[in-house]
Amino acid sequence: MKTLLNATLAIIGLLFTSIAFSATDDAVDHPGTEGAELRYKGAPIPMDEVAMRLSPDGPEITAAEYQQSSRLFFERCAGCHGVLRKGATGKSLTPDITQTRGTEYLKVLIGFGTPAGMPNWGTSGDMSAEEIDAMARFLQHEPPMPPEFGMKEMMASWNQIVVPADRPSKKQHKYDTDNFFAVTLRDAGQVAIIDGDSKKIVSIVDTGYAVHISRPSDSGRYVYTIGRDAKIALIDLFMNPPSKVAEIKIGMEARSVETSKYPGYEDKLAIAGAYWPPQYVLMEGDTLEPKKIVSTRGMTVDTQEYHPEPRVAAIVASHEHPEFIINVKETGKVLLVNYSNIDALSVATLEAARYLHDGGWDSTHRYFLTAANKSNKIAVIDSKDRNMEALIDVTEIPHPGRGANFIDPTYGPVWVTSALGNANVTAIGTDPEKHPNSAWKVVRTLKGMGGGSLFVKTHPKSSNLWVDVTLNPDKKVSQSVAVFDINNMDKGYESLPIAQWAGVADQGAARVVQPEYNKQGNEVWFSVWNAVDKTSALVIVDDKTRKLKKVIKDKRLKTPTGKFNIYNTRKDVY
Ligand code: DHE
Repeated sequence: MKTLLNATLAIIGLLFTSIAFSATDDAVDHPGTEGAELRYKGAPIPMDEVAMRLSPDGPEITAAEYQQSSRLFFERCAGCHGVLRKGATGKSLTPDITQTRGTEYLKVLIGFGTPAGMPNWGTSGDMSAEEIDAMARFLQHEPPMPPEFGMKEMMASWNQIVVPADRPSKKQHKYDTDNFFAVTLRDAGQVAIIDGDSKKIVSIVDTGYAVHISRPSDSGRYVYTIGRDAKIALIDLFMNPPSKVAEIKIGMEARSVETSKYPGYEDKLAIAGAYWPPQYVLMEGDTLEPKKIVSTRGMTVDTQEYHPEPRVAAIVASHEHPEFIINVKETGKVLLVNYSNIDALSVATLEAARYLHDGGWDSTHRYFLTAANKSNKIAVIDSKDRNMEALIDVTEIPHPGRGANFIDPTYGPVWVTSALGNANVTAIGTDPEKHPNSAWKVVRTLKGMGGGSLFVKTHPKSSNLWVDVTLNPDKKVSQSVAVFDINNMDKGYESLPIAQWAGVADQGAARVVQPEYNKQGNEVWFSVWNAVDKTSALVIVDDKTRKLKKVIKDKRLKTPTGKFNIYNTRKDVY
């Protein structure tokens, strides 16, 4: 039973670290979405017609079959196998390999899937026998080259809705913008701006497809939101109601956006990283005008082989230098991009490990700790000395979000990550000066509620550490949250039934995701993420008493996931 659970969690992990969250049963389904809807919505944006690249030794395929398979591959398979099929979480599928397997073998593989995480596209009913047959033949030909997306395409997509001169010079409402929450309404392609004091929805802004994250500008006036379709929306919080003032598309698929925070550059620049094409782009902070596009294609950190599509994962803004720190997923490298002269960019390349995903700062904002989830390591970047400080072994598939910082009663300042592959909540010492014996070591491993955790959170004013279990196969677990007392961690966790408190535990595939504090640090907000046609909610818990404070339910709150408190996010408080 335990082995089965571990195997299931490993599959969840594999699937989660890719784009194609897909399978048939509850255990491996994508949170908050159901079956076919997920396969469509969780996937990258379909591409236009591609040029055929036939391999002389490949089987027969018609032009229509090639186009159809190419579109299906980009939507459903590229997240794991790579757009160019060089392999990422999934196996490499280049013609030299696929031709030796042959059509019948590939058809079985696609139809039935594998225990290693390949979804069963046929038996799940998501691909027809004809589609599988065409896909098996398509895979034995050269992969089509998806289009590039350069300055011409970006400029064509750039839309200045309200130019800076026409924007208000001061706030047009009475709300404290620092206690606003930008809430991702994932499948609605929107962001809700919610006032943390009154708990009212102040504005709903249309953004990109399957919105991913939001980051405020250093001053807190602007919010940058990026969708999986690589569309960025710039929202001006001074306006009444807060509204979109500019937008741009920086590629075909993306996940990350950030803004400059170094003194003298506040609100000046924005950066976004793309999954396809593999590149990052620097933009003007208040207009999104694209200034510089840089490709991330290059050699992998370990085997030193060329990788044609190293995707850009998390990006953070350095507080020590005018720099952005960029995780390049497939090459396992961290780039320190100095933006003080963008016409002569200086980029330092640090060697971490594959595949870099998400991460956040230690409490001093000097060290960036980031997960390399295929290597089960946490890389520590010293943003002041601009070098790799440490590479720490952790257990299966670390997934910190931005992590959580607190003072451990025994080991001093620590940063914490949870994991997708097991119940471990891992604390790493982060103070090389006053606690050198604990620095960059795993000093404590807490047992959480189970595998499938995505995010952890605490606040400098709190003695609670919150750990979600969003992707756990057990509904009871994924609908609850674990909370540890930082001053008495041996006591274990308390479990709070968040979805039940919201009154949606028995509706659809509701799951609880991503704790986020308010500005004052006395409330924790959770998303109860349900399918688009079911009721979702935000649940607010009193941090001191751990009791329910408020449930926000509203027809407009469709598929809420990430929540970004303006003050905590712009100040990197977590
Ligand atoms: Fe995320 C952050 C990529 C699926 C919610 N996600 C990130 C970051 C990356 C990333 C690279 C870091 C951005 C940064 O800090 O600059 N996410 C991916 C994927 O590739 C993946 C696995 C598959 C996909 O198709 O996108 C994926 N992510 C999800 C979800 O399914 C989640 C749970 C729900 C959703 O809204 O889509 C989800 N990801 C989040 C959230 C953050 C995030 C809430 C920001 C956490 C934070 O506190 O900063």
